[in-house]
Parts: sequence; C-alpha cells; structure tokens
Amino acid sequence: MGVVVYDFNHKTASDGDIQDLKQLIYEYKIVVIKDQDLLPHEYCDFGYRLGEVEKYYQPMYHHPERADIFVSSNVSENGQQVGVPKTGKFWHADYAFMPRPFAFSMVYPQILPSKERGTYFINMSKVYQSLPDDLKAIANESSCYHSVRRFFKIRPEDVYRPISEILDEIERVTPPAKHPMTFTHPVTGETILYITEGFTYRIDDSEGKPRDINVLQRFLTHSGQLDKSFKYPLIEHHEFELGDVRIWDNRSLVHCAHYAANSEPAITFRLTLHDSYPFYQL
Ligand code: 7UC
Ligand code: FE
Repeated sequence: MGVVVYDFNHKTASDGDIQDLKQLIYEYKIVVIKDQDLLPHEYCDFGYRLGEVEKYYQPMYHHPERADIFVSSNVSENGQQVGVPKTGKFWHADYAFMPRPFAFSMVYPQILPSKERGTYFINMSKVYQSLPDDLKAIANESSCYHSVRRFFKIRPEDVYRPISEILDEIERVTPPAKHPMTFTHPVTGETILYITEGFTYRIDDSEGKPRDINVLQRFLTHSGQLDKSFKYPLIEHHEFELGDVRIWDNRSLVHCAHYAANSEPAITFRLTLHDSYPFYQL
C-alpha cells in the first residue's frame, strides 16, 4: 500500500492538486509527503486544505498553541508533560468509538527515536474480500459496538479518584458507538469490515441480539489483529522519516503504533479530518 509524493507545497498547491492528493489517499490508502518543514500553524493550514479538521475531545492531548494538533509525546518540556505518551499502541481506527469517525488521519513526526518507530496497517477491505462466504454473510447483516473504555488514558487529575467514578465518566462522555459491521466506501465502492481489536466489543445480529463473543474473535483472527508477531500477510509496517507527513484513509485501514522498547524521545503531531462524504453509506 501507499504512494510517495515529492515536491509538494500546500501553500502553492492548486485546488486541483488538493483534489488529486485526496484521490491518491482513497486509491492507495496511504500517502507519504516528503521533505516537509512546517510550523504548527502551517501544518494546520495544510490540514484545512484537505478537509474539516476536528480536534480531539480530550484537552490533555492538545498542542499548547494549536488545540487541533493531537500530540503524542514522551518528552517533557521544562519539566511539563505535553501531550500523551505511547498513544495508539493497539489496533484501532481513529474515533471508531465516536458517532462520526474521521475520513483522514495525518501524522507528522517531530522527534524520532533512532530505530523502531513506525505504524502497522491492515487494509480492512482486503480482509473483507478474504473472508469465507459464511463470515461475509454474518458481517453484512451485523452491527458492532465500539468503546474507548479499554484504552482511555488515566489523566494526571484522575489520581486518587475511585476507578468506578472514572469508568462512569467514560460511559457518560463517550457512550458506545454503534456502526454497521460492513459498509461501502463512499469513494472507492469497496466493502470494509469495520472492527478493531482495541475498541470493538460486541456484535449484534440483524435483530439486535448480541452474538457470541467467539464470533468477534474469529473475525479479529481473520483480520490479523490478534497476531502478536505482526507477521500476518495483510499487516504492513511503515517506517517514519523526519520530514514525512503521512496521511491515510481512516475508513479503510486499521493501524497500530509501533514504539521503540527503550524510552528514546519521540514526538508526533496528528491531525484528524472529515471529508465531504458521510463516513459510511448503508
Ligand atoms: O491515547 C490514545 O491511544 C488515544 C486513543 C484512545 N484514541 C485515538 C483516536 O483518535 O481514536
Ligand atoms: Fe490512531
């Protein structure tokens, strides 16, 4: 998957160029734009040209000057933690637990460790195609529930709070989102199997009756998301280089961040965007 773009400048790009870039994201799922040197506000401007930028719902992740930038960082500045360390280290699609997930996710590394920093991706339309017919039929008539509860990060202000109070707050602020288990990509027409190991916790049949939890496990196994060795044929590892802006189709792909085992400094700026299509059409 993926395509690499050189000599791109969002400031001089025409509207046609931006359309072409979006088309590349839909077609190749991942676009890497090389040799970018952008200040936070320039990076945001780039995002605004591609779509409707939506900031993360929790302020703990926000860039101090630009709330629309989600900061993944294990570096403290003047003794102050900025952003959140080791985000997204589980299979997921961004905002799958929300009613309106993002069309595109963009990441722009600021500081990279010497090795082992990248992201694993799986194309869930390829997974759908590879399913046996009986599983395809189940997927087509089911819905799934998704929740952030297992990967909600404890905030500094949560220390000494009863865990039950935090769990209640998660359910109140981010009640589970229900999405069809498969949907048609509004641009490519591909059928996508929309499940993630991190967020999906329940499959309902067409009558709204929960299916056995083993059914979800079977689908996740088929997708490769339970392969702890990351050797499954549909898993791709994409390395980062400084200057890269990586944009991917967050409808088609699930991803899992990969961090170095040591604690070398790492900072990444993320933007998340909607396009002009509904997230899915039924
Ligand atoms: O800290 C994290 O790993 C953030 C995650 C729970 N949500 C990212 C997203 O956009 O869905
Ligand atoms: Fe993510």
